[in-house]
Amino acid sequence: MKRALVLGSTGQDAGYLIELLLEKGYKVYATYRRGSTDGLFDRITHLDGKINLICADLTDLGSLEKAFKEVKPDEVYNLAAQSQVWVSFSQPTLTHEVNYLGVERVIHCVKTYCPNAKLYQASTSEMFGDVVETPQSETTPLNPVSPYSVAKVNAHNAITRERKEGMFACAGILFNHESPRRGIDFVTRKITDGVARLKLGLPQRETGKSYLELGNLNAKRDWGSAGDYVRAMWLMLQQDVAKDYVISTGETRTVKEFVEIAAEMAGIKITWKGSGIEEEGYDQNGKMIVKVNEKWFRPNEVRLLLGDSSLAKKELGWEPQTSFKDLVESMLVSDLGRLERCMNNGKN
Ligand code: F7E
Repeated sequence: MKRALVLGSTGQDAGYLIELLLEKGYKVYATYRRGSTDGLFDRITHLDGKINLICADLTDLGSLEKAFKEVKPDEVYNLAAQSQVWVSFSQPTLTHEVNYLGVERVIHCVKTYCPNAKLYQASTSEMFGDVVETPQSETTPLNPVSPYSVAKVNAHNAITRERKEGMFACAGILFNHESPRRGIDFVTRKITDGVARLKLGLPQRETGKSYLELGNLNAKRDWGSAGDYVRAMWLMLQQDVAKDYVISTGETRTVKEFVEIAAEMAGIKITWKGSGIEEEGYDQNGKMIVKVNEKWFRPNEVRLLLGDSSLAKKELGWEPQTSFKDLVESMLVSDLGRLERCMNNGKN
């Protein structure tokens, strides 16, 4: 039985990846970072008893070494990261420590305890930054603009370096990928949760306001489905030759379009007034339901992401299977259901 070690088990992707690995017959070990807040394991409670959880932190070499020594994995998936781009502007050192130096620690552990293991690193479309060409592919120059993407580029380069030295190490350059399990601070979940609240007449999370506050509505992202993307991670480690692949849908949309589509699905037609930081969205009854707030703008923004994943399609046989509309709908339906259940229990 093949042994897989998934680093970063409490994030969005790990749950989907672990489900796939279990389906494929792997013995799965997964690390988590200790936390004192409730809900740490919410995304993987359904996997209770099916996986082996190990407490380990990418910033703590000793804990990682212990995990690698114990598991001796055949495949390692590094999904552990400080994953919020906007947080990286205020915590650049922590982001570097986890997202870059953490990867050097993982590489050290692979070399020391399981030199024949295959290593997957979660790279990201954020590395394209201030994009120099569109669409972006494996050959597009990296031009990072945030502490998050600078750290991810360093890690990406470390993976390339190790591959040249003979390790089976590869990176998936994944474009934004979402799901009902997406963290609520990322824009897609913030929107589907916000629209569900508008639909149910509930105040917005955090602000308590009657309208949804957002930042840059004009940023364009290539949004895919997390469930589809973890399949690409696994496929990359089933190849004979390690290589990096872009994973994307090949469609790009603005944040504003995401809001419009989610709202339409909830029966709300938005009309926009003003522009830039003055922009506001109104429903069919003339009520303001969306407002731009400068607070959510970043010091530096990736304006346009659109991926070309033809190499993955050709060599891995990978194709995205979820349409954009199905993705938005699944997130909205999930948020509506969750909030309705909370209302019935007297909470929101
Ligand atoms: O922002 C804009 C924001 O925070 C998307 C991570 O998984 O994907 C993710 O990074 C866009 C940006 O994701 C709000 O300015 C507008 O242009 O959902 P996000 P991200 O930064 O693209 C990449 C591939 C990763 O690797 C990351 O780990 O939406 N935006 N208004 C907003 N964003 C947020 N969060 N909140 C707003 O109110």
